[in-house]
Amino acid sequence: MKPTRSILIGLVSVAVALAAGHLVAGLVSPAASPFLAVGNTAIDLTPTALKNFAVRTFGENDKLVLLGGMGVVLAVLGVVAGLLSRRSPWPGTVLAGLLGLLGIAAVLARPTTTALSVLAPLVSLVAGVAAFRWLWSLAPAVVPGRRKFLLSTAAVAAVAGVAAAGGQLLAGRVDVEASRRGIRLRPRETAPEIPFDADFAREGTPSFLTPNEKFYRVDTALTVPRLRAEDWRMRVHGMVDNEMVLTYDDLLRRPLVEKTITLVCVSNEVGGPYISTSNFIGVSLADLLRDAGVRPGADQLATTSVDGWTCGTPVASIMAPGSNALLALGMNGEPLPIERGFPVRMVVPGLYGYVSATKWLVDAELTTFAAFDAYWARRGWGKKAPVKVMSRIDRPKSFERAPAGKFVAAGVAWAQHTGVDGVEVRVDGGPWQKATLATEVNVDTWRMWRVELDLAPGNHTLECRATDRTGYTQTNERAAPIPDGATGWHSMVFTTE
Ligand SMILES: Nc1nc2c(c(=O)[nH]1)N[C@H]1C(S)=C(S)[C@@H](COP(=O)(O)O)O[C@H]1N2
Ligand SMILES: [Mo]
Repeated sequence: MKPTRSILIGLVSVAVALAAGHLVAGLVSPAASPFLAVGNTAIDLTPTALKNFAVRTFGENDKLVLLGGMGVVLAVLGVVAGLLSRRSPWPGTVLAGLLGLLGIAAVLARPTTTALSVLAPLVSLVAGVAAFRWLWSLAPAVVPGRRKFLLSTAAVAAVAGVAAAGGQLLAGRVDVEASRRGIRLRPRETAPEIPFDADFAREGTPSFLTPNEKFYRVDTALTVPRLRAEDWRMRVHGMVDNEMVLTYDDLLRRPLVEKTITLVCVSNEVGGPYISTSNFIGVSLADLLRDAGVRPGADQLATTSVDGWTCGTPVASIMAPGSNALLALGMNGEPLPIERGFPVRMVVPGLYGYVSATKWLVDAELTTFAAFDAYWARRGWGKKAPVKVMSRIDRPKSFERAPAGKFVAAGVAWAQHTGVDGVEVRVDGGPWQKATLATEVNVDTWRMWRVELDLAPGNHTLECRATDRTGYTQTNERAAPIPDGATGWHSMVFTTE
């Protein structure tokens, strides 16, 4: 058989397998799509160092890069299967079967798999092998059969396209947007208005509140879980006196409060971008746990998202007076955006997101740190991770060129739950000088700083460090983000001329 034909057969068969699996998954459970399950399993198995590299290099496009990379690998396998099968259909059949088994294994490895969801990768396997065998049997050894072969191949490819699109449509049939649009959140207690001088946005800092679409995003979800508020249930169980199953309406009946809170990701390098601030609307998590009756000895709240991600939060951080820990339903006046954990997520000021901020939250179990390790704890990250005192330079930008003379540097600092007492900067290793702090909003949020410098022409290095209200000054000892947050002073190299 001509190589072009065998390659075509390999590629179309791969497409058929993926599309058939995606279609059945759309019917039974979107997460059972073999392509997505392989991607999700790859994320879970990715060594922490590589995951950090991906987040650093591709930022929030890391998932698109992964899906694209998988597409390329599958296409190459399709080509190889085709080329190996020019004389006999068996090499391609075996390869298609192996890929199918990989899909089944990946779906079985998902924490949310049900008996029904295995149907999707099974159908995928059968469809892939069947398409390969059938197209191979049509491939002509002689010229006259060519037309029929090409028409059949085109027809099969078209059916695969329709099936994939159908699977996509079916997966989206749960109308989460409508559920979200139907919700009005009316907090009994609104957050104090942000003073106009709480940021130095005109001098290079972020705006004090982060618009929802600009809020940083970090999660392991390859496709965003779609859960309607009407269908939402959360079980509170484990070491409690009163086990509860809560609905969204149950939460709406509790007093809604609005709090301005900064959220920080532990994956930030010194100076990193994964920090944002929002007016979160929600109910008090401490009150809820008090209603459940936390039994003595329960020191960890283990929470699970609908897609099986887990998180472990110190109960003491939630129950401490003034903890402001929330089951959040909204952000900046709207119901949570879907990628932010709609309908319900957790927010606990003072703890990095991976130990506190479960999105698409559906289960809360009171347990102990001795008894349970959550998702990232199992992968070498700290079990407890309070946010470290940190400061960041936003202006000058790296390698910025500016006129010599008066120069305004600006940035942010945070010492969550304690408050920032001061920020200092120094130029070229000279004396530390005090920066001016913006008006404080509360101790759970970031705080902006600015400082006026007088600079001679030349290359400069600017460094900054923050001191919190206990008098602790940020250490210059360098630590990597893993296991429980980076330390070190942020510095910026720039030029005046
Ligand atoms: N379900 C789920 N929740 C999650 C995560 C996740 O991977 N899955 N990641 C956590 C991490 S590491 C962080 S830093 C915050 C980020 O929240 P954001 O994406 O809304 O900024 O969500 C947390 N909640
Ligand atoms: Mo994070």
